[in-house]
Amino acid sequence: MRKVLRKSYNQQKHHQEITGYEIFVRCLAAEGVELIFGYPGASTIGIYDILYDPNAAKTKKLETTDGTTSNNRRNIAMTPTKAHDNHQGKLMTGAEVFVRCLVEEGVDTLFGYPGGVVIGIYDVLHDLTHIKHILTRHEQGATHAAEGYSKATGKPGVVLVTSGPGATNAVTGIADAYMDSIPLVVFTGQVVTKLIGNDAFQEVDIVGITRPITKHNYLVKDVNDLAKTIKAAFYIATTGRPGPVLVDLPKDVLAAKTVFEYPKTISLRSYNPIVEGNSKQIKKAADMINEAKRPLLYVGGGVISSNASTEVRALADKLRAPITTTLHGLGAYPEQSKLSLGMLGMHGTWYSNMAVDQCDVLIAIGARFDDRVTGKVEAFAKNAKKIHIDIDPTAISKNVPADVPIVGDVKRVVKQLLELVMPLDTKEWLKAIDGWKAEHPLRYKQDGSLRAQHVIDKLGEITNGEAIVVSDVGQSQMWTAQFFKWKHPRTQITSGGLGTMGFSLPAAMGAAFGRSDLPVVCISGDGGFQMNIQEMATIAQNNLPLKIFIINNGFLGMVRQWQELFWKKRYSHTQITSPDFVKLAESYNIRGLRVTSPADVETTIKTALKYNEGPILVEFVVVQEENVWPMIPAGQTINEIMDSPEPLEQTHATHKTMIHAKG
Ligand SMILES: Cc1ncc(C[n+]2csc(CCOP(=O)(O)OP(=O)(O)O)c2C)c(N)n1
Ligand SMILES: [Mg+2]
Repeated sequence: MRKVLRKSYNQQKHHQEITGYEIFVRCLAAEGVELIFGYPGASTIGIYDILYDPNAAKTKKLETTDGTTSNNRRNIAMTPTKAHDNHQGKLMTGAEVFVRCLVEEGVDTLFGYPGGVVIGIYDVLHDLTHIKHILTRHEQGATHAAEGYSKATGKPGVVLVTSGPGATNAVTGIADAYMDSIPLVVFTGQVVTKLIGNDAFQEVDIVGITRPITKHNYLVKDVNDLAKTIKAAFYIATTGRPGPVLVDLPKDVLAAKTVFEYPKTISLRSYNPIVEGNSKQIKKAADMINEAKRPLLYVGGGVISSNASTEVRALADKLRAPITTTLHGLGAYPEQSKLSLGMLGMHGTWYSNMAVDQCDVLIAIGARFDDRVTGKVEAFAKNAKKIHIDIDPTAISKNVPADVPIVGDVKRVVKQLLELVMPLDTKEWLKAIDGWKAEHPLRYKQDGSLRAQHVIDKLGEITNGEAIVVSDVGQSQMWTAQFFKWKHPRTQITSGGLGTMGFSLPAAMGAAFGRSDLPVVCISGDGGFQMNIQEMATIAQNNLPLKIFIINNGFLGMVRQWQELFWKKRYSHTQITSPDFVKLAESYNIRGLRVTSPADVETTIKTALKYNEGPILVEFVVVQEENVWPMIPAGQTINEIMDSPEPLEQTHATHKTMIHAKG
């Protein structure tokens, strides 16, 4: 292991003003810490800069503490759910009640991992054909798979794991679902009730741990409460602003007996999501829109989760208003259309960010003004009146004050709004936008080397948007968002709020379990892929026809980009090695291909899309030091936007953009 802290470090720079990063490192040095096991990210990048040792990478025996250096189909036929199997009124164990409740809820797929305290449930599942249980290789994989399944199908994702480490392994997926408003119901096993609080074997206070990252959570103490708690869990997860709900199941509750009664309806005193928008507010919004000269729709993931794409499309088309989406809104409006501006925000298109700056009425629908979208909040859409429609009252005016707030289900509100608004004369406005599109298209350098943007651009072109694409986190995620031609809702799946590396492989797997009508493509960086690599075995065991694309740039590319731009190119712990991905695939009995030249991109993508005998992995070995453009640095404004430094004529501008530019 490498000594990352020099003993002398603490003696330097006495009585000087130093940064928090330096204080952190000095404190560790003072404590005699010599080794840190870690992984960099945007919030710790300054610490990594201090740890940077340019000579270290050249030493052969270097072992970085991030553990990265070693020198280098299916079509599962689901048995139709028998919703009411006439088990009501029967005496059964808690484990049987649990499974019956899932059947009543119409659950057809369950992602999980067994263990001591849930063994009774697994025993009941053994004979059950109503529910397909997918045994993942890690509980994090199970939660991300449930997220992917839910995003692709619109149904809640269901997870079952054991107590202690099983439960804590599920935490990242739960937090991810919370940040991205994905309805999950996560069941965790718990030690017997009389041992709770005793530090029993595999005991952990998962209800305490997950309180801030669940919409709600329960510890069931009495088997007689089990069915109604499960009913409430599904109700809370799927209504209002969706989110994860956790139900903790002690072993003795699962073993105890009760008479099974599944409630038909439920009402919870303190939980009543507002779905109808206030009609006066809707009228006010319509009046504001009808006066607009430069309207802009800003659409987020709420539109997808409330299945409101049809209404939102109708609104944009009726108004002839341009429309930009967040990362999670991609697919809400077809990017093939002239009115589409693609994604906005830090790595959004140049022209969508400019349109935000110049619009006079901003209509935010199912979006939350997140900091990756707004940059400096005070300057965001500073010339515009803002209408904000969202089901979650706490999301409204949280970051940016709304002039007309409307709380309600966006599908219903937009339907009402549609009847009150008139077509607008937006010719001049669209002409200005077309000019920006022509001057600042999304583009990438064409110099004979292989680039990720080219791969994704081609994938979009070949599939014509008819695919479910699940991306990981980092540069590959942003290029996927930018260059794929999004067409349908529920085809873009990614970890937006939490930004969880390792999300894509299990989430794509979950999506493929839920949908077989479209090809499912996983696009991952070389770093993120190695974070949940174990799910290759689940994919292989189920022979899922997944297309796994690895964008291998030999770097934790997004952090490297920040180091290049803002930390003087000091690549502290961001260069990574990988296994031979093709051999790795083959070891799982998965077909593996490698592409190193742009000339082979198209044929290899076609081969992967046609391959239906099972999973296929393609490694794209791309240029190492490439950046995602445009970029508005964190917390800054449109005035600081950085666009691709490549002159237009030496680049390939994307097809979707050029269609827009030509009008
Ligand atoms: C679990 C986790 N750890 C750390 C980060 C911080 N982070 C964001 S992007 C990134 C680099 C991703 O590298 P890679 O998967 O190779 O994708 P690339 O950016 O190279 O396309 C890192 C480390 C994160 N988002 N998630
Ligand atoms: Mg990478």
